[in-house]
Amino acid sequence: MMQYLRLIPAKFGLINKAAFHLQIKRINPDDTFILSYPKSGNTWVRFIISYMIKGTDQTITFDDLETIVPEAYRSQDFIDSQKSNRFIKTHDLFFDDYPYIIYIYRDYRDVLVSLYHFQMAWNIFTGSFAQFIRHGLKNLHNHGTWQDHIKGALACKEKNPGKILMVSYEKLLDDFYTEALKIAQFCHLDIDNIDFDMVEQKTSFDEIKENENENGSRFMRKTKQNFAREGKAGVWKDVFTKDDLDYLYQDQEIVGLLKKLNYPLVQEKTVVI
Ligand code: PPS
Repeated sequence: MMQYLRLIPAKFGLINKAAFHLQIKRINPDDTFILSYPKSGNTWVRFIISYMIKGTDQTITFDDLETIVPEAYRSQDFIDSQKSNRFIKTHDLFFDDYPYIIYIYRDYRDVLVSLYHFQMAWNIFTGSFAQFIRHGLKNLHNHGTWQDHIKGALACKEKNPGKILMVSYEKLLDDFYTEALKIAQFCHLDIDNIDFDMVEQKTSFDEIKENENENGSRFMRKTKQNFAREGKAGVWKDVFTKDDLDYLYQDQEIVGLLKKLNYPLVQEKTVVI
């Protein structure tokens, strides 16, 4: 209802465009958006930021994330009640009026594998992986395409490098400290008071999975499966057939963006664990 009443003012630019789309009251100048295409590692980064802010003495659960790095659409009231230094998660496309952005990206082929399992678990899609990459992506209406997402991030980086930090899922797996330090600095957190080794430990895939098994998650309550599913890079090489890859690579924009982000196109098996 509230959103309906905001339609006309939003149309005439009287309400901030991003705030209208995310269904929150306003965007603050010190907001940081944790932004990514789905299944790119957003939850992992939310855990990292949460442990950096709250410390590692306690265990932060999946449910706790909603009061530390809440998700737009799900936690509007909480977001609206926060006065400053908000962190907000979203999978929506870019808006110019996001003040600061941590943009997480992941090899699109691994994203597709993860997304396939996610949609199967929710019963949003049923069928084979081959069918999914050809027909299953229509369900992601809010988020646009991976290509649009990445192009938005790259354009923002070029136009306004100070307001965006690009975080690669694979680099985070490979060199946690370097990437986590960049996140902390970008968020103006007191790095002298962060125990990066402990943050790494608390947010490791195994620990997050154990945390989920003990404390649950919305995903687990609904699907009886773990949200923390596999947590690896390069699994696409075992999933895509040659036909699947040929199909994906018909889209030259996807090929160009994979190359630009330094993801090799060939199917050599080099899984990073
Ligand atoms: S969502 O639902 O769109 O917000 O998903 P998102 O959090 O962006 O991405 C989910 C994938 O991230 C994996 N994940 C992790 N990988 C490595 N380390 C840690 N700690 C971690 N936590 C979550 C999660 O398992 C999903 O990837 P897949 O490939 O499905 O395992």
